[in-house]
Amino acid sequence: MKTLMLGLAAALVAMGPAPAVTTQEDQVVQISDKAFQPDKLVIKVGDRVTWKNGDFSDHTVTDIGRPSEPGTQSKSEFDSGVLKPGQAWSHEFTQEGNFQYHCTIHPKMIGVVIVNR
Ligand SMILES: [Cu+2]
Repeated sequence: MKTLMLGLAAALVAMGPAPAVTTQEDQVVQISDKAFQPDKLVIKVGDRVTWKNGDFSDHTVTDIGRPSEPGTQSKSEFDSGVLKPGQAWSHEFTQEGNFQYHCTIHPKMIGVVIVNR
């Protein structure tokens, strides 16, 4: 019985509090008051970002591209399409770089995702 308990304890320790199978993290950007919050997000390659439209109007999350500079990665374009209030959209960033985006309906809504290695 005692060995069984010890074995169980060891198994629990081995599992840890949060079994992290992957290092991928989910990041969330809230959309409210016609703004991306936060409007600047720093993540790592492989992270997924979810935009949640908690506003009363439609919005999009649309890459506005980057000027191509020597040595930088090629563009990775993304576009959520129209997100209605309550809708969410996710994108996984597989390349490092600075990805500026805006809302095509409200072009003054601007955000950036900075992807580091
Ligand atoms: Cu908008």
